[in-house]
Amino acid sequence: VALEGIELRVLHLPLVSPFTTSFGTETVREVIVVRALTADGEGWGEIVTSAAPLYSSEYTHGAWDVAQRFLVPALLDERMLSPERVGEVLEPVVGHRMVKAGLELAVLDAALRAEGRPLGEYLGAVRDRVPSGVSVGIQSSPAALVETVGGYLDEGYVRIKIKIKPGRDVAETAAVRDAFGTIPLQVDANSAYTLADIDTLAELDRFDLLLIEQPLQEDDIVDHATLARQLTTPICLDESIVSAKAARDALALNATSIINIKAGRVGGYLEAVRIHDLCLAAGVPVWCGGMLETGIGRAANAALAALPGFTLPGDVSASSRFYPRDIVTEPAVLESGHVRVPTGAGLGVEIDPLALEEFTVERVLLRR
Ligand code: OSB
Ligand code: MG
Repeated sequence: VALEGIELRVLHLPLVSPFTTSFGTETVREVIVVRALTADGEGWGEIVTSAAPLYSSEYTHGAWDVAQRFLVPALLDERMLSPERVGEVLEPVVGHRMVKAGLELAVLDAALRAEGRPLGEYLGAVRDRVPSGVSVGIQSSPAALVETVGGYLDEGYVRIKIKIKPGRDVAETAAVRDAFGTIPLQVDANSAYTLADIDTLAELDRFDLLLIEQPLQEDDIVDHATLARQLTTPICLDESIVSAKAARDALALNATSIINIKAGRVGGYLEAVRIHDLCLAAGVPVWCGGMLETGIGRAANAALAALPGFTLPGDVSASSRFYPRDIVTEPAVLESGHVRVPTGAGLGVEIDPLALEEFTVERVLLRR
């Protein structure tokens, strides 16, 4: 595409209810929306950083700074830019993968819209809808958790993931198992434990979970391998898998037997596909994680999750699980426990300009 400019906006999107993990509580989703302006039309992307650097070292106002100071100028320096070259152009800047992912998605969407080609087809989707799991935040008590999970099961979600942290783990998991029997169930610790907690983590083995997600720190690859040898529950890394290289290393060390793929965390949808491809070749199941995406990222995640190696239900839930009002005109909805892969050109969703304006709190336009 002939890139003419990039517009960045910080949005504050109200959540339907607070979302609590081992690292904190969010009541408003602060996110950056990217608009790529090209000679052949525009494209949209989303930078999935959180307001605070608690899930990873990235955070929204750091993203806002690095995008304007380094990454967007590097892209605008290119006369013609294919989506496949965005990663290369941004490679000299270390880290900031969520920012790179959001910029790449906007360029990719612009290029595909201009071609009239859907993102799913481009990425290699083999399904027209994907099974939908839901990530449930830490609640005030095990009873409250059972109540919340029951609501999602009634809506049709096909897999439940509950967030855990030290002291809010075994009783919570037991309560959900007791209440709902053999439902597909998994837990996510978001790095809240250490190897000293091995006895607690081993207690979770009796609940026959699909997996335990990221029990230890992002850089604890060897410790995850040690833990994996002592648990029967499969370990699935999230935070640790920041690239295809990191995925290869974690698999080689037997630190993980399943991988959660999030395009933001790994620097873009193209790197996400590379991780998918290597896992498919190695027989390692993957699933699509989420970062409370708006309708932009949610459409892209549905497309990604439709690739053949995504054999476990992902955190690709309906928009209404998080947002009373989305910024796209056709938000993702749950239909018999599934979310449809959009079929229109590019992301296959259109921005709702009024909603976008209403939630924008900061804006900047950078031109060539
Ligand atoms: O660890 O998967 C995670 C949300 C923000 C940061 C990290 C995580 C999550 C979720 C929500 O679990 C996934 C979703 O978008 O539904
Ligand atoms: Mg996770």
